[in-house]
Amino acid sequence: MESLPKNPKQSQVLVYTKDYCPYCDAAKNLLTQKGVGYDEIDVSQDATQLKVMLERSAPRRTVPQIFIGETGIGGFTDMQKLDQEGQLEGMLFPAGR
Ligand SMILES: N[C@@H](CCC(=O)N[C@@H](CS)C(=O)NCC(=O)O)C(=O)O
Repeated sequence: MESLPKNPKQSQVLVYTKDYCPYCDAAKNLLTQKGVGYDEIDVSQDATQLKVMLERSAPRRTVPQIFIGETGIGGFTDMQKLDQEGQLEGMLFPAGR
């Protein structure tokens, strides 16, 4: 699990990933560009965490799966869409920056 410095005002962000996953890299890059710290769980070799991810994300089965707090927002393209629609910042920083 990777943990980056977090702005105290931001929501907790968790990204489930696998090795060699371009969408995972894109998701992490977008969060980093926004100055958002996140925790990462690589499920490539971790059957227990993979099961947890699949249960939390059902019916989605791809990686990444991104959670803001307890809310699963889907994968990279879902997060990108929220960003383009202007909804992502409010989820990441509910009380403002
Ligand atoms: N639209 C999805 C696409 C995700 C996707 O296709 N991820 C690939 C890995 S980069 C995947 O999970 N493939 C199937 C698998 O690994 O089981 C997103 O943006 O997250």
